[in-house]
Amino acid sequence: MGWMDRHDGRRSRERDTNNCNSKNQGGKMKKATCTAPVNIAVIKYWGKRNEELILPINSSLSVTLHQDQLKTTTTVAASRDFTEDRIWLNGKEDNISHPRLQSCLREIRRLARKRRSSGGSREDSASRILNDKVHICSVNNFPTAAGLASSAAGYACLVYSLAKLYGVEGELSEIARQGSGSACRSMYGGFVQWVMGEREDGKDSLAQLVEPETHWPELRILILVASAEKKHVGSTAGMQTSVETSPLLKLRAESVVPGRMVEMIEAIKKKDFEAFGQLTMKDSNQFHATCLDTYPPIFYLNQVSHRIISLVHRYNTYYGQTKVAYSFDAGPNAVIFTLEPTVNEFVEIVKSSFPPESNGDPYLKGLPVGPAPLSQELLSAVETDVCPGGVQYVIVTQPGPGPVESRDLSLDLLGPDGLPKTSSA
Ligand code: 2P0
Repeated sequence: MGWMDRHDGRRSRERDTNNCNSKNQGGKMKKATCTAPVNIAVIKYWGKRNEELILPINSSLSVTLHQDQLKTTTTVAASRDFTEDRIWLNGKEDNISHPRLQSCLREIRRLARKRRSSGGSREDSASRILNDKVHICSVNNFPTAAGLASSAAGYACLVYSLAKLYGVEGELSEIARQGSGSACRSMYGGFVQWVMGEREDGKDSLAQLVEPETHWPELRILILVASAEKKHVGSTAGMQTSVETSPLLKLRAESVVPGRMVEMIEAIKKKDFEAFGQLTMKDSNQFHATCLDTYPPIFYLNQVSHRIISLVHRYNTYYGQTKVAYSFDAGPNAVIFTLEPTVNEFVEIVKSSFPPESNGDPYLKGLPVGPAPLSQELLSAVETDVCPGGVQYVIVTQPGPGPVESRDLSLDLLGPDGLPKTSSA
């Protein structure tokens, strides 16, 4: 499945596989390979005031996750020998005419032309390729349909890679936003706000760095994968129905989020986990309340999600402070925020509440987790019914950097013929 959430009109992959002839091997092809991160919102974006430009009804704020655990890799290539723009997502050719993809391509090419004209008659390799067709190949190292914000990493990576290809710099978050709203926040590392803006043309609806990933080194993020199945209602359609039918969403956007943005930025700057965690949970809960207030209602949380919410509150109550916080997006997976000293014990609690079913896959992925003895007192304070297999696996990660260009040739996804290296494409 691709991050464009659309698979109609896919071209036959047998067609013109030879359209990139050997001339490409003579060095006429220009390429760029980049990686980009996933982000998790702690103040949620839900609802647009302009569908086409993707302008939100409220500002939002997210934490960028480390690319060592979760990332999209994209190679873009331009060559005068390519006969049309083409895209491959996770090993399969997809539809290049998707309107959001076309918006990103058009806007990057517009910036590149602007740069060329403002640079006088200077001809460089980036401007020479402006009229060439492009081939785009993109892969995620995590399951696309598991609700792990694949469209954010996907579009951020596409826009960043195209910008490198064309030698374009400047305000790229405005372009990534037009691919997918949450993608604009993946253009920076660390803690990022998407300022909603006021203008009708969206020029002031941009992502801004709040603090870099180095700001809060103890912060850890655990992703509890409750279901790897594709979600039932996609975010784009879901939020549209919410805007049309939920009075709570209107109240939230106008009266709740502005104050929360200020409080959240302050909590992050002060590294105040108590305030950060409480706001994160309250905002996730309010987002899901607006889903329930949507008509017909949208349910993203399942039984496992509800059990995780109870577990977190029992754990925090036991300690008399907010040691862990949950957040849920448009799916049942839990994202847990905590600080490094709490990771081992909380993972042990999760394991004892949702014991792994032995299907051979590792239960823990990502940063190393050590053993932690659990006292009987703690166990009886937090445990509800044991739910085997309720959590399939846990990814342990931390805040990380924004998109980067890769110099590692082994990451290049397109071969010398301009086609995906993997045979499945
Ligand atoms: C967020 N989500 O702030 C919220 C929280 C899901 C729940 O951004 O239509 O895929 O492409 O702009 O960005 C998911 O929405 O929607 C999302 P589009 P997107 O992370």
